[in-house]
Amino acid sequence: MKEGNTKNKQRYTGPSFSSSALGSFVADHQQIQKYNSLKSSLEEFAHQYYVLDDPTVPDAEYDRLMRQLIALEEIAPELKTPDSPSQKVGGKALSKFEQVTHELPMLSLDNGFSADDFAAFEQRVKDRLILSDNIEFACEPKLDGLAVSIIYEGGVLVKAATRGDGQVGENITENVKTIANVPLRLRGSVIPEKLEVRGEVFMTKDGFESLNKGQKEKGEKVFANPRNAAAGALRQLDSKITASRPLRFYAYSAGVISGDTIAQETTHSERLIKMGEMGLPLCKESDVANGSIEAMQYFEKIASMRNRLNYDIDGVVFKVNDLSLQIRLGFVSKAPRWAIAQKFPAQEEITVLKDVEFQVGRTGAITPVARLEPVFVGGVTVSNATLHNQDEVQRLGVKVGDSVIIRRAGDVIPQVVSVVLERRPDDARDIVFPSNCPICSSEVIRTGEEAVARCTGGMKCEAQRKEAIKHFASRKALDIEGLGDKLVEQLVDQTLINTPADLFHLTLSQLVELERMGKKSAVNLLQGIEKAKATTLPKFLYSLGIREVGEATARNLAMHFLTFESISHADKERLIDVDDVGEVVADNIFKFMNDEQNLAIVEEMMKAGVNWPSVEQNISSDHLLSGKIIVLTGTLSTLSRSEAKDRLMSLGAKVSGSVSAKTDLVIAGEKAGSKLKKANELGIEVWGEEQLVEFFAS
Ligand code: JCF
Repeated sequence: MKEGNTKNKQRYTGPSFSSSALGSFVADHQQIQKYNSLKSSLEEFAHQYYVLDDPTVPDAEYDRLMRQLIALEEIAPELKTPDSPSQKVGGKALSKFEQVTHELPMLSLDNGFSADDFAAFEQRVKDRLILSDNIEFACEPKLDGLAVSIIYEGGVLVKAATRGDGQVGENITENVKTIANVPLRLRGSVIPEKLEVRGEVFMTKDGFESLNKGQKEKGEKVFANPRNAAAGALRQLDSKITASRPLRFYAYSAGVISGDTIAQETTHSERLIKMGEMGLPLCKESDVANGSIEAMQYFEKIASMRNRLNYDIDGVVFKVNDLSLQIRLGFVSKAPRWAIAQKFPAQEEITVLKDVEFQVGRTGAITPVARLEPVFVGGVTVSNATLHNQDEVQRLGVKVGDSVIIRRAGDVIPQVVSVVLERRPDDARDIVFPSNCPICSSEVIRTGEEAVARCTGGMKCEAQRKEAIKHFASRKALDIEGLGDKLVEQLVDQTLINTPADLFHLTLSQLVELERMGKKSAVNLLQGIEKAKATTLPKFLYSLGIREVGEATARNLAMHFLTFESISHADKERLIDVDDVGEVVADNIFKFMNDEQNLAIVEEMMKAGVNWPSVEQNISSDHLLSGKIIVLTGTLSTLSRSEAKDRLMSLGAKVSGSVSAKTDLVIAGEKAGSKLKKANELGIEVWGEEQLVEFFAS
């Protein structure tokens, strides 16, 4: 169930409903029953998929039921209730957000930055409670998203608001209703008359990557990080846009609870469990720690998992678990005394921007790179950071000489976050974008809406040539063993090669002349080049480095057109027919394939012996694995995961990353974990590595 999965709601495929001659339709008993059963099935499937992370029906089935529900609501609007699953697709656009005053203020948390800070927090708690025993803490990762309040009355979601200033927020009910894992109706038999659920709305890292990929493809704005993307998605007046964005929600506490069935729980962690039973999504990493030693162990554990989590976090939240102790502790100004947000070590630091250099990328994109006074941040010394493009430089308002705040999150490239204007020196100077390429002096242009400026030199530009050749030789492309980035630079600098095709004419005597190149390495390199000639059409297409044609697009092109010839002759309309290819990419491919220089290079490569098996031969539709959805998990020992993937795909299989009811086969290597478990639970066929290897050999 991906985002925006019900966009085809006009194409109703379910049973048809009669309407009276007057056109007004009143649903009969049977249809009401049908409607209710659709509703509960959809609720159940969404719960299994998004909350339990354990789907039981294929996406297509969910979509089909959703279309039936929407169609029924169109004919018989009186059936539609405020908790209808159809609201997951968004509704009418608003002209503005109304203000909402929170019944109970939404507090912030005190921050702790060191073990000492945490110890001081614990001591304050103990002193105030006149306790010397260990304190039990509820622990959870601190999500880097946006706090929201969601109100359920009689179990139905009636209102949702942003935190705002803690007192007054904005009514974002329509948007929150579209968030995939937010239930529109609570489950279970004991539901408070009114329940205010508080939690964090965020975007998964995966979701963020694919959103940005799509934005780029459409030539639209890309987001700087998942938090910004989540904030942008929540701010949409048109909830249909919000619905198309991969937002998620985790509940972390209750605000107002009222009615006959007031919660009986005595601890925060029990309360969360109850909320989970009502169908609310919770962070799976939450835990309870007895005393500060366990609390600090939890902190270290989460810190070490940080990069592996599919959402950004900036610390850990500890709460005194006992609710009666929370009440005794109370609040100071805007934060509770019973909680602390223990932050990870600074990922932001301040330093000085010494200079800006302009790098030229493979596609000519000119990237301003900040040269910084080296600074230790997030565990490493940083002396360069990207400034992305001219718009970003303008947005930051940064000048050379400025003090800037640098952020390094996880393993991402360091970013310049902001400028400390108070520290701007008198001699700070503007960052001037070159109008000519710093490498080849060709004109630099910015076309249309594009944020990036590009060198127009193409293969005449040495920087672009180098990058193109590096890409051509890289692992996912032709995978030329022994040809690293440094060697490519050397070969281009010595003018031994100008284009990727020239690699195939290198000779032993040329290579041994190179600095730091022995005879053995030279022979190995020539062998590597020879071996790389036998490739596949998808890899070859990818290796050409056409703008925005990544591995997946290259594969789709190959599958669609089958031969290089037909791709090179295709017009834009036909290119757009390919999965994943939109206007922009089609244009890039078309331009590439109609450039004489490019075609000459391709021809030279083929003459030199670059070859691939014909695509038709490989994908016989009657092959055993053709069209099958296969998941690889665990470690394989005789072949790499990507080799296995390539071979399976060449047999027409689809290789997927996650096990669901749609999966046909799971290949489980050493140390296969949760995916294997899930496959067994779902009764999906599982092969070991040996079986796979035997199959390939047969
Ligand atoms: O994950 C969070 N960002 C987060 C924020 C988690 C919590 O348990 C919070 C919070 C803000 C306030 N709890 C409170 C009381």
